[in-house]
Amino acid sequence: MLWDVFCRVIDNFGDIGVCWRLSHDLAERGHAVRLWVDDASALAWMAPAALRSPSVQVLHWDAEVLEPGDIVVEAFGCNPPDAFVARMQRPAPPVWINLEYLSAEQWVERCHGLPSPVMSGPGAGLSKWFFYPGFTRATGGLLREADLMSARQVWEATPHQHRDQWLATLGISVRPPTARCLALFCYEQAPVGALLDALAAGGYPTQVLLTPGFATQLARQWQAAAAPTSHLSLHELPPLSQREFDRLLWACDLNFVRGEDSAVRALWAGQPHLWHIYPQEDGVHAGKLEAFMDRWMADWPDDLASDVRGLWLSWNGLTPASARGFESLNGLLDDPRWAAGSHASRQRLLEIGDLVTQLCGFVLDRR
Ligand code: TRH
Repeated sequence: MLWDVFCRVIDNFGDIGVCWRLSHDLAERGHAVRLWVDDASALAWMAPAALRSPSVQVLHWDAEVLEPGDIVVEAFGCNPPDAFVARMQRPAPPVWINLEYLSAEQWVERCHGLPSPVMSGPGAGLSKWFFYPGFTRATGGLLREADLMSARQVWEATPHQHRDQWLATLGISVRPPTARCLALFCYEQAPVGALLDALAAGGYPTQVLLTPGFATQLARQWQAAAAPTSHLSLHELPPLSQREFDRLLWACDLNFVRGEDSAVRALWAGQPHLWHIYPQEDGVHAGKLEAFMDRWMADWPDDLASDVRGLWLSWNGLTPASARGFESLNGLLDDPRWAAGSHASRQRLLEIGDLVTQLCGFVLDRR
């Protein structure tokens, strides 16, 4: 089928990150996709031409209006251009999907899959279907391309060998071989200084791999003021493609991710991780974070869940500054139950149909 996916880049990289992943997954399954985006610049590094499927056509948002395809997906309620919507008014209109933001909150299950009649504007009379990603069978599931876990399992069979080979492509070697690697991708509010202080004080050989932007900037600020320590080294990374970003998460013992798409990739990586949720002015992100922690850590031993929750709340600035120590991190990283819990929680999610499989079925039932 022919899909028209509309993406408006608000800020950061998640909008285009999710839409590219969706488009590419559809193309890998034999569909034709037109990805309409107002600012495709991030694709230059996120999805280099060599990794792009010929079945995904990237078009500028304002390009000439074409006959709409079989399915129109507007990501995160971005409202496609009026001229395009007007063309959707035809005897057999395309199935119109609003792909919503990811949340672990209960209400998602009640809203997923519901139709919403369009009452005004060029789409008046058409119906829009709300499709919610999520963590349960009563939602649309999570993006997970068909070959992801087989590639992950190959890596997991000899993790240090794969880690060393991959890091070497970035000019990074792990010294000593027992050193811990951490991946850092965060927003500007992240208490990176407190984290690095704790790692420096912990005394365990640690290498922190810094993604471009806030992580690199905040770590440089810390480094400018901190006493040099031989066991803590910082490595600034170039922007990686989505494929290589996955391998960063596979290579590291602890992953700091943010937003929506990298947060999901950390779940599939299965390593211990901390999530910096996209901060929202009215503080609603706190409820979203709690809802996810409830699900992700549901079956973990109480003391482990409590300690990891404490770290997550500190990382998101949701506990009093005085209590925002990361000293517990060093001990937790010695605790094999964190990795075991992450693997078990991942296994539970793997039992839920992936988002594109569910979306294709949903659409076929409504054509
Ligand atoms: O960049 P983000 O903060 O995007 C956010 C979230 O999507 C949030 O839900 C949304 O409301 C806001 O944008 C507008 O985080 P996210 O979602 O992880 O997107 C980052 C993308 O960038 C993801 O696809 C991974 C990719 N990436 C790379 O491919 N290579 C890299 O080197 C890095 C650092 C990221």
